[in-house]
Amino acid sequence: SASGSKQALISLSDKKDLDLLATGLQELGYTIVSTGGTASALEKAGISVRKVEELTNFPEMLDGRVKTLHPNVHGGILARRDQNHHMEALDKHNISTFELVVVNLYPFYEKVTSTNGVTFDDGIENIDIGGPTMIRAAAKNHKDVLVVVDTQDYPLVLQFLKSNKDDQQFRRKLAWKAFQHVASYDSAVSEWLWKQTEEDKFPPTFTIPLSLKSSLRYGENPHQKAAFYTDSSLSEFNGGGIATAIQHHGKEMSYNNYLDADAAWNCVCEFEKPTCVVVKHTNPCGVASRDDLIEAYRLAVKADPVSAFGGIVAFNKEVDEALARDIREFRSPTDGETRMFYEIVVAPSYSQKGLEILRGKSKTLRILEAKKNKSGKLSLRQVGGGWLAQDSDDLTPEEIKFDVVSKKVPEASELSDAKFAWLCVKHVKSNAIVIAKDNCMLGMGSGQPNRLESLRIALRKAGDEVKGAALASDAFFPFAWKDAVEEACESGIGVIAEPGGSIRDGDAIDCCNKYDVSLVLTGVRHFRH
Ligand code: 93A
Repeated sequence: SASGSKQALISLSDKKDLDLLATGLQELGYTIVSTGGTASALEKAGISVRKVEELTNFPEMLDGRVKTLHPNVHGGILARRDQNHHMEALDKHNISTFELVVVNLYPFYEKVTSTNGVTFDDGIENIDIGGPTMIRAAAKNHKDVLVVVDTQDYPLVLQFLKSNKDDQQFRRKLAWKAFQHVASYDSAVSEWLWKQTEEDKFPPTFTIPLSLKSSLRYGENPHQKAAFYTDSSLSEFNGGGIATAIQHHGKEMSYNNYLDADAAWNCVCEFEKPTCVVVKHTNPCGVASRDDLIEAYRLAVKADPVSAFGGIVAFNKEVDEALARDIREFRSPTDGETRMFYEIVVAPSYSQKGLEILRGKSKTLRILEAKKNKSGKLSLRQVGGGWLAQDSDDLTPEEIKFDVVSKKVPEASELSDAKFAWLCVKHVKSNAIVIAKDNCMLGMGSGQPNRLESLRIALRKAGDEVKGAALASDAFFPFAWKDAVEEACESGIGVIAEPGGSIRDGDAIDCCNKYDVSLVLTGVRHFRH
């Protein structure tokens, strides 16, 4: 190179550990070239530095918009060392090569998501142009140019340079990291600009890459590899949820744990009153609301103690000392002896004592503290080769009707049971039937391709308690409606809630009238495929 020594180009917004890097480079005989702010920081630290301006014979201009966008900079990064005519061109124009390019970008994402917010113009000024250009150039020419975008990589990079041994795999990794860095940066810019437009916000754009939160031990089954990702754009959009939950205790979360905890948490957040939801294999198998959360917990477990064993227990209010003690000690209602065992407890908060006691239940019990999902969240599901996106199934209570269409008008308590059953049925896999009484789920049938089967399963679970209870069906029974309604009425159900809207609605009404059962139509459907 012209200066006779190896050159490093350093241009940093985040100047963390800059002195560590620069001192190391200086010791290895590098000449450091830097942009204005970085150069000042180096001078202040007593490290000698050449300004980019000296290299380009051009002042930084347009308020810094053009600092490094110059052939004297980019020629030195991009020239192919193995091409004679490239090196001759550099010589002819008196351009020196760079062995190393260290850049981190204007903190765009941090700026536009800062609590104080930014003006539109401020946002625009925070879009880095020169930085990504240097990073991309160096990453393209990584065979000969090391590209560093992460302050955490400084020690490794210094070690690599010191060793004086080439390692193309190491260079390739840095280049991959560099392009990922720029890609997520551009995604953040695009996402922000989309939010500044008056475009419909549905369908949304997806630009921010997923970030790996953790590798999981395995997937749904032990022979499947699995990992968990978070999406910063989604979590911002969605607010809380299981992805952002804090784990206070227990074994690491598994793939199925995440699915089940999500299902339990979504269901329990549906209720205003103190409520406990027990989930097994993503379906609620016990749900109860009571003024006293301990009572709710016991009832939710009793609804189906066999399924609750090894299940996920969710609460919508704080777990305090007394409740924690109950969770720790509660014996299986099946034999009155075995202590109940759970995979996960999830709640919005824990008292200090409560947390302490729960920690003592078992080493493995996962204790999660979750924030409520914001409404208007988006749900994404993968199908072979693509993604399905939809608004989540959020409706305000006012949006759900409970129109009485039978001769029999439900009692206030029956109507309240119907509403409770309706909140539950939304979280049960279709075809879904829920039977409930007195703010407690008595039985449910889920996932059957034939609605009549779901009904029979729910009735069998509810047993004798079905008398006078409320039954909710996530959708109407298109053909077998009459048979199913007849079976429900014969079992002693007091009130049925279903969406209505079938051409056979008349048959259902007639049948309910014949048995003096109340029928209420909600006008909305809650399929859950
Ligand atoms: O405004 S820019 O897009 N134009 C440029 O030519 C340029 N060159 C480097 N921003 C540019 N940079 C960025 O400046 C770097 O990515 C880095 O984040 C920052 C460092 O500036 P300073 O050294 O003056 O603090």
